[in-house]
This record gives sequence, structure tokens and C-alpha cells, in this order.
Amino acid sequence: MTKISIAAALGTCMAVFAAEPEPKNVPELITTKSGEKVTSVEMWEKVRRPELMEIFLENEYGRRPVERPESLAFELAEPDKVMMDGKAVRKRVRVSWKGPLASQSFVFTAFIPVTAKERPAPGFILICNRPAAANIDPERVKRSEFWPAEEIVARGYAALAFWNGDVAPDDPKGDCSKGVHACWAKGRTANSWGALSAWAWGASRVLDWVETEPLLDAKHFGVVGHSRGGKTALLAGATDTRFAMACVNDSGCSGAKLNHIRLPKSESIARITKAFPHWFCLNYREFAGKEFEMDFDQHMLVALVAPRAVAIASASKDDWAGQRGEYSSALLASPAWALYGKKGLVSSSFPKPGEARQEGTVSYHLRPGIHNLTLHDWNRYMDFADRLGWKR
Ligand code: GTR
Repeated sequence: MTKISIAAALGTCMAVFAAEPEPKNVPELITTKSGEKVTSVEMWEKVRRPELMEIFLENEYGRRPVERPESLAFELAEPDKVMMDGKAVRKRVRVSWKGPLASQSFVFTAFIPVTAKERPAPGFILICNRPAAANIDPERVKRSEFWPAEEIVARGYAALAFWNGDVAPDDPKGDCSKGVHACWAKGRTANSWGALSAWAWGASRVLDWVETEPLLDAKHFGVVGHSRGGKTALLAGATDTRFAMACVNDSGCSGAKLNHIRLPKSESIARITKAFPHWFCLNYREFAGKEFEMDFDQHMLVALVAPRAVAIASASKDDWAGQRGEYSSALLASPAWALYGKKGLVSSSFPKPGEARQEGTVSYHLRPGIHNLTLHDWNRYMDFADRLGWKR
């Protein structure tokens, strides 16, 4: 073998064995601020969980002026209608509230399987961040895999959806001065809620209605979102313990993606806070360029969903979202489930495109393809709910 071919062979080997990016110096999940190891559910719920929640509200997503307003009311926006060839009842519900400065309302759609008459149906609430007419059409003239309501109903789940822009506008220049923000305050302070928090609040208000509807099983409801909606679904799952599952699709930076891992093709905090300043509280800008110095990270937000279920998904061609960062958070959050005697993510290696890891209470799947929410993703979320016995 000549010298040149040895060098070439070595080069090939190095390419094959090039180390995959690994998390580094990840802040400790299971140790309190005062340095004590969390050893019980009680310690987690009384000390560590509130500490972590405080960190996220103060530094990243902002604080809400209100949870469920006393004025919250529901009314049918249209008469109920049997649709989907007799397989579902459609309800259109208006949620309204009154804040000290303004009143507001929005309408969401629910398709409930007719079989729910025998046993209340579990279901999923989609936070739709794409154009409503094309993606969550209540008339089902336009259909989209983003919300495959027919397929969801066929599997025995109720399909609910609302448009995020109806709660608060997705406007980087708006500075949270419209929508639900404006019902409680004029302008914003360093730690007041951003748009992600407002949209997650909207999902909780839909769940408030689910609790009133006898055809639905509110104890088995997931919140689903993609991309900015995925960040929102994770926040909703962390902040509202009534959600039995958070389905966090291609959520990327400031969603499920860990920051303490070098993924140069993925979005940074500097980029996201510049392009979408309204998604977060203003304090979050302080962390731009400081990913590896932060003493908190997104696996901690995932852990706030414990002991309930969380399903994290990536797409194989979605480097911007940082697939290995999303997977790493699922793994690193798992000790929170162990405290409850449950398994988190059961996995010893990063999955191949098309594979899902659903043995524990934390699910991860890698869909082949680009950044999107598709029927493939929905089927994995429903497989996971099936496995957890939601239709028992
Ligand atoms: C991108 C943004 C991502 C992601 C996405 C989306 O432009 O950089 O964080 O949330 O938008 O919501 O579609």
C-alpha cells in the first residue's frame, strides 16, 4: 500500500468514526440550587420543580398576569353538526374573557367521535401556527396533514384545534401590544409574558372547556404543536399539569432542543431573540451567545412535564431545529420520571429515520423528511397514547 492510499484510507476511517455531537457541561437537573440531590417526589415537587419553573418564567417565557380568568365563558358559536360521514360530531365553541383593559374571544373547533357517547373520548388539542383556512378548516373542504382530523377521529380520538393568532398575534414588531396581552397590560416589562406563553394559555383555556364536556375524557388529553407551536406545546405541558401529554413537534431552539450541545447548523438564542423578540420575555435576550454558560437548559422544561407523558419529535432533514439536541433533552430529562418510579426515554442510541422510541413515558421519534407536522407524526403521537392505555 502506498503512502497516499494509507492517508486516503485513514481519512475515510476518520470520516466514518467522526464523533457525533455530545452534550457538554449540562446543568444538573436533579440537584437543587442549594446543592442538595433530589431523592424523592416530595422534594422534586416542593423544591426543585418550583425552582425550575421560576427560572423559565423569569428568564425565558415571561410571567402571566392571569391563569383562568374569572370572567371566562364558553358558548356554542354554531349549532352542532354531524360530519365525516356520520363518524364525528363537530362543535364550534367561542371562548371569551374580560380583562381590566379589554375583552376578547376566539373560536375553536372540536371533532368528537360519535363513539364518545359510549365512553368519553380522549383527544388532542392542536395549537395551529399555520394559516387556519388551509390547515384547520372546520368544513373539511380543505384538508391538510397538519391536522388530519378524519384520521384522528378514525383512531378513536377527538381532534380539537385553534389558531394561535386568535389569542395573540405572531408579530415580531407588535411587541405584545395586542391580543390577550393587551387585555391585562399596556406595553411590557422585562419579565412579562411573550407570545409563546399567551398561545400556551390559549391551549389551557380550550382544556378548561374540555373539562365541561361530558363526551370528552379531560384526563386523557394531549396538547400538540409544531415548530413555534411545538415550543408552545412544551410550555403548555410544563405549566398546566392537567395535560396528560405534550406532543412537541420539530420544536428546536427554545423548545425541546438542548443548548449545551454544539450544533452549528441549528438556530441560536441570538438569532431567535432577534428574529422573534415577541415570543419570549425581554430578559431572554441576555442569554444570546451564552448557551454554554447558562445554568439552565431546555431538558429542564421537558422534565417539568413529569410524571405525565411527553413526545418529542424531529425530522431527519431539519438541522435548523437540531435533532440531536431535541433527542438529548428527552434523555437528560428522564431522571425526573425515575423519581416517580417511571421510565423516561428508553433508548441507547439516536434512532434512524423512521424509528420511534416509545417504551417509557418519554417518546422520541425521528421522521424521515423536512420540517413539518405530518400524518406520520400524528400516528406516532396516537401510537404513544394507545400504548399508555388512553382508550382502555
Ligand atoms: C423559524 C424559527 C424556528 C421555528 C420556525 C417555525 O423561522 O427560526 O424557531 O419555530 O420558524 O415556527 O416555523
